[in-house]
Parts: sequence; structure tokens; C-alpha cells
Amino acid sequence: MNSRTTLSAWLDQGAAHDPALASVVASIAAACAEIAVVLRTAPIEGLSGLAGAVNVQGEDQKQLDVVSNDLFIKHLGENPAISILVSEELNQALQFEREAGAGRYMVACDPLDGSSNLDVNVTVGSIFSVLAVPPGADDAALLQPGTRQLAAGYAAYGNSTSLVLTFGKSVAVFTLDAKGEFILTRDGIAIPAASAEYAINAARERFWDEATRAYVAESVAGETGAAGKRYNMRWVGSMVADIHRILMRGGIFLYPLDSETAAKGGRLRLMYEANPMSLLVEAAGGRATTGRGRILEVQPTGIHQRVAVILGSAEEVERVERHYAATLADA
Ligand code: P6P
Repeated sequence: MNSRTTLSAWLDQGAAHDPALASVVASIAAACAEIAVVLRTAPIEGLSGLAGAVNVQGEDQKQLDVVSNDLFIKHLGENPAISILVSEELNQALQFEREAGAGRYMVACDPLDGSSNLDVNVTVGSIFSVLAVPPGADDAALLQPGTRQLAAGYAAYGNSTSLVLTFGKSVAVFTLDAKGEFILTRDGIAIPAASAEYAINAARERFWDEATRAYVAESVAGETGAAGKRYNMRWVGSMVADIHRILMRGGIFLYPLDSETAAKGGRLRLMYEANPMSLLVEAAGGRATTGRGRILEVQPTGIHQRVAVILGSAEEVERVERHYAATLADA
């Protein structure tokens, strides 16, 4: 891809089909570009370490969680098309002051996912989802299934900064250049249907359900097992890093419901982790399930609802689904 197509030029060419929606994505990208700059020198600026507060998830907030959340509030608050921000770092939805009837979009985001990896310089990311909301929407209007997303994506702050974006039909990748512009570097991402790489936190084996146990056992058995091929395992502990690898070369990511997370509905959050990642994966030809149904069809009951997440290469997700079907049939 020789020509340098900037994100703004790509949006102007009509990718979003709606100039206001394009402006929402541009505001999100501006927040991510500023977060990337802050992260690059954070240890020098004394921005590593804890903020001294606990967020709604009960997690110790890092200073950079707060800084990233503030940058989303700044950039999204400046865009009159956006009326509501749902954030992992905010207990309640934030309603921006808007003219009567203005502000048709809400953004749900995890401003800095995987922040436990910051101190060891491992890729972290910002995850975002865009939905339409009526002006003056009440909380119930925010609780929309992932099929209603108008755009979704993430920024991966790694050796380069990638912005990975979909409006539901295809997936494009932009890379942040030295001047702070996102440049189109890949388009039409397709996840290979077959893969031999799975991502799961294997230390949780004692909590797994029967379907997860059976899927992993088959993968570990390699050529001698029912899967009939050798597998490799990767687990970064940063969802954006694991999902980016899967979008780039295939694989499957599993954070299933287990005996420890079941009481909370799962580990990962539906509206600003599972749904945006599922829209990306499905737009790239993959599949995304809770094990008991399509993630994008889950009806949220709360903005911080958690859910089981199993997504990636279609053939691998189908193998997991076969094990769930078998165990549910036995139940
Ligand atoms: P565990 C990071 O805290 C996160 O939300 C995701 O980015 C990541 O995939 C997962 O949790 C890691 O969970 O249980 O391995 O620490």
C-alpha cells in the first residue's frame, strides 16, 4: 500500500456513510493518538503506578487509566455529535451538555485495557464501541445489543500504534505516523478460518467448565488428539494484544464463564470489550460466542455487565461450540 491515505481522507471518502459518525470516529482517534504520546514517555513523567483509587470494577486504578479516561472525555466532549460516554472507569454514563436535540451518538470505551501490563512495557490498548442514542436518552436506551453498533475498534499501543476499525462490514488498520496522523496500512482484514493457536489463561484450569476443558485437552493432544494437528498457546494478558494477533494471523481467544467468574457473569465487559471485539472479528470473517450464543445478540442488563468471550477463527470457535452443545445436551 504505497499511497499515504490518512484516516481523515479515508473517512471523507465515505467509509462511515454519515459525516457525523465519521466525526465520532475522528474524535476517538484523536484521543487514542494523544494517549499514545503520553504512554511513550510515561515512566519519565512519573505517570506509572497507581492512582490511589479503585474503579467500579473493584480494580486499582493506574494513573494512566485516569489520564486515558480524561483524554476520552476531552476529545469526545468537544464533539457535539456525541451525547454520552460509557467508560470502564466511570460508575455511571457521562451525559455531555448538548443543545436540545443534538448528540445522536454514544461511545462505550475501555480507555486503557490491560493496564496491569504497563509497568512491564507490554502492549495495551483502548477499546471503543459507537451506538446511536436519541437525544436525552435514559440509561435503558444505552443498553443495546452488539448488533446495533455503528462502529467499533481499538488502538493497540505496541511497537507501533495501530488503530483497527470497522463499521460492521470490513476491517481496516491504520498506523500512527511521526506527525500524529493515522495512515491506512491494511484494509479488508480476513481471519483465517483454520488456525493452530489458542489463547487462554491456563492457570484457571481448575475453574473451567467441561466444554472448555475438552476443547483445551484436544488442542494439547495435538496430532494424536481429535483435533488432529499440533497447537501452540499464547496468552498476553492484554485483550487488545491477543485480539490483534488473532486478527492479523488467526487463532482463538477464550475467557469462558468459569466457576469463579460465573457469579459475576464472566470476566470481560460486554459493552466495551466483548461487543466491539466481536464486531471486528465477525467483520473479518471470524465468529464470537459466549459458548451458549452469539455475543452480539446478548441483551445488556447494565453498562458494566460481564460476559463469557470465545472468539476468533471460525473453525476453532465451531469446535468449542460443539463441546458446549454436547455438555448442554448431557445436562
Ligand atoms: P487475566 C486485562 O485486565 C483484561 O481485562 C484483558 O485485557 C485481558 O485479556 C484479561 O483481563 C486478562 O485476564 O485473568 O489473565 O489477568
